[in-house]
Amino acid sequence: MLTGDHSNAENGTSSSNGAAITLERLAGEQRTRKKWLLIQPKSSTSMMVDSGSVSMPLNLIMVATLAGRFFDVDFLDERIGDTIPEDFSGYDIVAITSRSLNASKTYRIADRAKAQGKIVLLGGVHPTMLHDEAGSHCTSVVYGEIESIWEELATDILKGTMKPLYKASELKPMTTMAPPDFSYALKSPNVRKYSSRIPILATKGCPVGCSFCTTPTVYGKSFRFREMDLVLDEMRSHQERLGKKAVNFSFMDDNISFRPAYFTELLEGMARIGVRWNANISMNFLHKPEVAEIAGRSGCDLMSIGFESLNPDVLKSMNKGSNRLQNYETAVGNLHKNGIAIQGYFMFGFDDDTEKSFQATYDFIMQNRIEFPVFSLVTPFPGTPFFEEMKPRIRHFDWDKYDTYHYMYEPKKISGEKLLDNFIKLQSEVYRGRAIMKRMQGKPLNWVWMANFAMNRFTRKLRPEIYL
Ligand code: B12
Ligand code: SF4
Repeated sequence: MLTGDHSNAENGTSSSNGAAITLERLAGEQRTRKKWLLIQPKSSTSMMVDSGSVSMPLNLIMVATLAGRFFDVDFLDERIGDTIPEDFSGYDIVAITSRSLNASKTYRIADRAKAQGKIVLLGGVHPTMLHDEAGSHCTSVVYGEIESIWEELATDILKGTMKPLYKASELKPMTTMAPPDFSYALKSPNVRKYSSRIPILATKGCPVGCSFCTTPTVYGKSFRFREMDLVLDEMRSHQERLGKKAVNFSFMDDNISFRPAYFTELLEGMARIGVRWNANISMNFLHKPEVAEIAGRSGCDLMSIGFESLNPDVLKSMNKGSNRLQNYETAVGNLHKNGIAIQGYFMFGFDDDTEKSFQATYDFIMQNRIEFPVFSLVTPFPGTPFFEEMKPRIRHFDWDKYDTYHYMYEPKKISGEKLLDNFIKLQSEVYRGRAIMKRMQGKPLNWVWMANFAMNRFTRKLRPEIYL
């Protein structure tokens, strides 16, 4: 049986045991429990990103799971319609999670809470990558995962000695991490607006290190994984809660298939307990028919694959070794043979993109009947090497536009105008009624059909201005 990554476990364990004992003692000495308000803000982007059903926020659920042991916790998710109060007087700590696309909204809420004298904590990928900027809106920024710095943070909150930045000196093994307590998200009156797919995490990090990705900075280049029984136990607890076997899970992992042996053993485990699942997956070894076969047998109904581009020059410039054009069709064919639908991600706006990139993508999608194609514009995210490289060419630094649907810089081989015209044309053609029928005929009548119809309506409204 493969077990979780125990690197640094021994050193980490003895020092964190001492910290945990101090924390328990301090918490026991508190006369009243301090009260936290956790907030997931809705972004102000005009695109479809935060609309429809959204996934339960595993990041804040993890924060709530830890905080709930020593503090009272309220949990608000603005994306499902929870209202963020103007007045924070009922709380001691206001803690907000942020990506770039909701950073402006996050800062407005944080400024208000700070003006009211609250301890304000900011965490998530954007505050991590830009901790100086985020630090000016809060009491403390939590860099990266809360699990690895929790004892120090909670101890300082109890003592009232906050530091501006909490950054763990080393990342804890995943095996030591508490299982997420979903009750915080499930008790919202708006819970029905959450997707029925339950977020779950088996691994963290990715050693590949692509220059446009935030993961190498946030999680380092290590690859950690949880003991497989812990993952399966978490799945079983949801099966019991919901009273059925066929519960849908959505893996939040960056690169779940990075260690093939772990991945295939996990698939066999899931096949035994009868769940359904989907995940982001890299192309690494999908061209091997046996992987798709176990995936289908283990309940996978959808795989999200970053094809990124059909232009070989673009793929070369991205340095994404896992994407080999010659494997694309085989990978798709293997998945389809096993009843697995494909959500395919395609990006445009690279310096090597030309009008031909669009035609090649259209042909690939139609010929291979990709069920749910998703198109985005290349976005250099703050804090990444790609952002630093492109900074002089970036058109705006308005974080609301960092949703991968805005035109960020002029590529070298195609004008901005042509890029956007082709981008819209491709989406409209792929989601035209007849094209949907061609791609989807004979496929199970499920939410993927609904997503196609929603995209058909959405793509009719597309105009170049909305991307500016
Ligand atoms: C799974 C995933 C998705 C899923 C589910 C997202 C969800 N439910 O939230 C889907 C497919 C829906 C998705 C959509 C998008 N995603 Co996404 N996604 C991810 C991915 C791979 C994992 C996120 C995750 O859930 N991890 C597991 C949780 C437990 O870890 P965590 O988020 O890091 O949270 C920990 C810490 O950050 C910290 N923490 C977080 N918040 C807080 C708050 C406080 C107060 C504290 C103390 C600590 C703390 O503790 C947490 C627990 O350990 C990340 C890459 C990554 N590794 O971050 C990209 C990532 C977050 N996505 C990204 C993007 C761009 C998007 C989209 C815009 C893409 C698109 N055009 O549709 C949308 C935006 C959706 C939205 N409204 O936010 C970018 C964001 C870059 C940025 N700077 O903002 C990332 C970083 C990938 C990248 N390109 O580098 N995404
Ligand atoms: S392979 Fe994926 S997760 Fe890993 S660094 Fe590259 S983009 Fe990020």
